[in-house]
Amino acid sequence: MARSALDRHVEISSLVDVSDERLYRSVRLIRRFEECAIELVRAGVIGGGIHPCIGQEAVAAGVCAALADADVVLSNHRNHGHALAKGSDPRRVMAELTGRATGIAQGRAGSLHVADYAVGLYGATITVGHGAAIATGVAWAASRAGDGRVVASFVGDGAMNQGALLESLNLAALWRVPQIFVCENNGYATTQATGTFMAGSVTGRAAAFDIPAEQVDGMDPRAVHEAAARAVDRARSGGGPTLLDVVTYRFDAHHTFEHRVRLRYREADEIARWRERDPVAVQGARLDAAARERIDQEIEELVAEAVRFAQDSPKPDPAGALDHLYATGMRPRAGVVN
Ligand SMILES: Cc1ncc(C[n+]2csc(CCOP(=O)(O)OP(=O)(O)O)c2C)c(N)n1
Ligand SMILES: [Mg+2]
Repeated sequence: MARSALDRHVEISSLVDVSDERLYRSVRLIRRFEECAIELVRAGVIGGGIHPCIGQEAVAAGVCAALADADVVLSNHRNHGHALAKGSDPRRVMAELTGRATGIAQGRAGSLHVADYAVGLYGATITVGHGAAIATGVAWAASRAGDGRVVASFVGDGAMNQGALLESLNLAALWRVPQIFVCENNGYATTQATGTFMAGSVTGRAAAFDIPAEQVDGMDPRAVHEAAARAVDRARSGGGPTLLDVVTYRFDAHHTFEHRVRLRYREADEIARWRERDPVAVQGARLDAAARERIDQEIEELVAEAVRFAQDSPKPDPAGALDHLYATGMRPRAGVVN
């Protein structure tokens, strides 16, 4: 690869000024990265499958573009977009998905548990809704330290019924912590439509705790970015948490397992209707053809290099399988434990 494609990824990921090109680049990278990852699942190079976020790219791109480098993200099972949009190196994310020692978590986390402290990605919690609770703790620590950091937690609409999520809303409001609750409202939890499991609404849950909430067009990266920027401003200036109900849709499976077992829970015309508002096309239409072509080419190089890098990387040494499982160097305080 021209090394400059990676350099540009790093450089653009930390720009403060958010241009249409940057947002397009971000959604396009997530799309192409995941399309290639799905191919690697089919080829057996990625074991166990992935939860693709294809169709939902605008959420990760818009929110992360509103965050500063030092800000923190807590993610969930559908996390590749969050990692890439926050600035993780695509080569090391792909290496993580393929279980290589060069991955962002040294190949020990795989697709489900990505974490990359270097870019403020404090982990992905697959116990649905629980990442928000960790995020409230991080946001509380940030407000006590007065370090100005903001924490964004991404959850799905299915997570909005989880006790831990509701407890987080309560404490985040009570302590006025700098947290943005981002609900990626894609209309389904696995195969169940939201209307069959949710009483009330996503924004109604925020209202119960006096948390300002906004419903956002999740197919438009610019609209997501603008709403997220308002929430970041509020959080950073001491105004406390915000909830964004980002209405979006996943074009692909809940999990790549679905590619082998056809689960009939959505009609083809519903998917086709949402595809008309493909976030990559929505954002791409804001660029002239030459800029779009240049970025597409750069992304192709970046993703091809990520696949090559991952496949050329070694697997972790089995001898170190127990490393990192427990904290080391901690001693019980005298008098607490004998
Ligand atoms: C507490 C808990 N219950 C159930 C599951 C199994 N599970 C994994 S993903 C998922 C659906 C979550 O739906 P949503 O929060 O809307 O996110 P989406 O998959 O739509 O992005 C479920 C039920 C889990 N991981 N954790
Ligand atoms: Mg959902």
